[in-house]
Amino acid sequence: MHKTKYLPSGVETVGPATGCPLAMPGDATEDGAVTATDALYALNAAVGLAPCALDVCDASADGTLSAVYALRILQFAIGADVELL
Ligand SMILES: [Ca+2]
Repeated sequence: MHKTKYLPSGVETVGPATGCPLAMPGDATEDGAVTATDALYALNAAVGLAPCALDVCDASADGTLSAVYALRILQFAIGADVELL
């Protein structure tokens, strides 16, 4: 299920992920691809502006959300040698 979220900056994004067991790590928008939009969503989740399931936005699988994981998702999105767990 996707939900439109309006951020204080006026940036519109979509999400959150439902957190189903088949969720793709890093794919917060559940569109089947990991993109910069997913990183933005993970960053918003890290600072408490949006919910995001840990199995999607916790890029290191340590049970927490942080801006570092948003960066990892962005690095993955641009093709860097980064693994999302
Ligand atoms: Ca996505």
